[in-house]
Amino acid sequence: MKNNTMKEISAKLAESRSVFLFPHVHMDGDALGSASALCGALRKLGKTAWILIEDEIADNLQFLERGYCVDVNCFNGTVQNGDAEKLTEQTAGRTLKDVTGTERADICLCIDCGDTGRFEKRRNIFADGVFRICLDHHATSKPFAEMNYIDPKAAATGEIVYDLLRELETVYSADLIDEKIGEAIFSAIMTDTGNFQYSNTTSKSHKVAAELIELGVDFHAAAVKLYQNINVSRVRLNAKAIERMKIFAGGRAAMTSVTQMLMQSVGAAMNEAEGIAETMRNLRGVEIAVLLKENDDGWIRASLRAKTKADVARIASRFGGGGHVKAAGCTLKMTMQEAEEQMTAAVEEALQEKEMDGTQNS
Ligand SMILES: [Mn+2]
Repeated sequence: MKNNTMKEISAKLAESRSVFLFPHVHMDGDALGSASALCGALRKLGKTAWILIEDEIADNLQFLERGYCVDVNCFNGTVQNGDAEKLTEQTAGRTLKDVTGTERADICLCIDCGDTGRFEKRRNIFADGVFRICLDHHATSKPFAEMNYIDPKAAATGEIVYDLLRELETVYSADLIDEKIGEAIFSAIMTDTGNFQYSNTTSKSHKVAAELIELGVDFHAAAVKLYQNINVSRVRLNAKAIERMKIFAGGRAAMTSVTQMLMQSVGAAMNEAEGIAETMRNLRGVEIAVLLKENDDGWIRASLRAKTKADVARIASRFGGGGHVKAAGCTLKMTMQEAEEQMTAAVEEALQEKEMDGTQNS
């Protein structure tokens, strides 16, 4: 299966009346930024559009929510995360149709992921859509929907959404990208490129950013909201996690863990563990960094980061996960101790393979 064209996808969206967007769990700036931009544009075009979510939105991403998000937990009868009162107000005792105007969207659109396993609690709603589209940039994603646009060369799904909105502007002969939508796309690209420093950054990332600045996007205000806006609990969690970090593989790997107990001790939420893996990767000599997080379901979520040559998507896929070459993740259904042991072994092995490659090439 190959990709559809932007023309085909925009034509399909144009003929639809309702669209549900499905970003992955643990939304990052790209997942929510891309979904927010597309949702805003679709509403401008008079469509019923909602972002369905199943977990908490990180504090620094709240500004991208814009009243577009519906938490599906209450429809399942329980509030598992987030502001229970707010969610209850929105959805308790109501059906999906009560809140969104439809229970079966014309289009269900998977965004910034390529697998319904990334949104378990929403997969039935996704499957129930009349038609499905996938927009993604993860190299490990396979086309699985009726229409797909998966571009591993795109630094962020935000770049794909930008192209799609430009195409929709042509179809409708209308300006769609305003300051708010532009801010969401800029945030998506800024976060997924690590502020235009990661190796996935291309001239296109910069060109789209430049276009958005010319449209009047206040990138500095977005950067302040995204980065200079963190809770003290997050800094304390970071400090505790770094304190217990272990360095191994001769200084080429770093790993730490965040347990539920550790989070409670500083009053932090799990999404505040964001950035710890990157901090470890910043260490001189470290090639692979691994953060192990104990989820509230007891399973371990591993976030892997590589600096130059290592391929952490390969390590993650060995454990049933995926992602990018330099940023990947997987869920480990085992104890923290087992996860630490197995990850240590997998990382050491991956680094040894790289060494062997080097010897052969020299
Ligand atoms: Mn992304």
